[in-house]
Amino acid sequence: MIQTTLIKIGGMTCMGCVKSIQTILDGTSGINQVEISLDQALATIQHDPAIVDVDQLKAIIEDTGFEIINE
Ligand SMILES: [Cu+2]
Repeated sequence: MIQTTLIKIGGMTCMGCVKSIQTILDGTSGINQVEISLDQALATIQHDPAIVDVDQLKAIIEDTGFEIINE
């Protein structure tokens, strides 16, 4: 079942940052759709949590060099 997860991301300064996160997530299996807003510092990710769960999404973003903002 597909789930939509919102993740706040710190450290994105330009569309290049957005593109690098987008590219990595797009290439990850279990992720159906990714939208990233630079203005809102927010990623909206549609994924199958049985394949890639929220903690794994956060780890992938951190490994790309950005930080997760927990609210
Ligand atoms: Cu950038």
